[in-house]
Amino acid sequence: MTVSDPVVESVIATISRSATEIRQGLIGRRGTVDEENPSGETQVEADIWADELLGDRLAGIDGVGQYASEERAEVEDCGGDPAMEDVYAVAVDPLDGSSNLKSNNAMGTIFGVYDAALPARGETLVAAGYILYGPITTMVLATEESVTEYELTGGERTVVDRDVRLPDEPVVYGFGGRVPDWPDDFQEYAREIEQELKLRYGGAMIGDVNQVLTYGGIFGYPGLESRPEGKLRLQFEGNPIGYIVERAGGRSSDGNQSLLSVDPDDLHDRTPVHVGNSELVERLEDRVENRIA
Ligand code: P6P
Repeated sequence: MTVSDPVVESVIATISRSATEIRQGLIGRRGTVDEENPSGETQVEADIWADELLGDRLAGIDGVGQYASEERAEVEDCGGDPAMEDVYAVAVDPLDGSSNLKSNNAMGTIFGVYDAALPARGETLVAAGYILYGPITTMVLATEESVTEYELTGGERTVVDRDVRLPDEPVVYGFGGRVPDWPDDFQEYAREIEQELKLRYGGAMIGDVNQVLTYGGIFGYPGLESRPEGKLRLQFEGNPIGYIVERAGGRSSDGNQSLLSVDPDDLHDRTPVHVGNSELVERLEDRVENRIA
């Protein structure tokens, strides 16, 4: 099943066809390098390699006016203004959760196709998705029309669910960071949730969000005492995942409002991220003070 807009379809096809190659290329690239990404995090060899592979391919698509990555300080101008008709900006987290390579656990590639120059509000997304490198390689893709799950093999994508919806009854939860670093009001909220749901936290957002989309529940990385803005990046993680979960019938929040409504100041802005069943997200917004408003 393809997407109607030819530029957006070309972006999605490029990323999904690269997934098998990326998965294979993780082998032998598990070591860290003496470099940091723009967020000050140590990079893994595979981070840099996957970013170069995807950046070269995506920047070469007619209609992609900008490419930006969690691994690059600046937006790359690809020769078009995303404010113009049929020109888009593509933001990518090439290997989300690459620290899981060391322990050989799930990780993913996240992408957002924005109809605006970066940094942009999530409301300007026209498509967003992720590749999950789990026991099998899958892609979840959200557009204005639907949320679809595909299995990816050898460059081809096969629909396995053409209407991904968050289950009504929540089952799982996962919260990032360390409990002592959570504000007291978030600790109280988390204690309530842990009485109601089953803990599923794997340390890579994509694996954890896929659990929430599959079973229902909530994934969050709250603002911390040490860092009120939290850890996750708005352009590359919060917006795409917020778009996907909202299109699947759930809610997203920075603790105060939908992630898609947050006005970015900088390309690498961090934000608290909460996504999942609406009642759980609404309860969080009622119980937890937003310290970044
Ligand atoms: P922590 C991976 O580094 C990541 O950006 C997300 O994929 C993940 O949800 C989070 O950080 C994990 O952070 O502090 O729990 O290791």
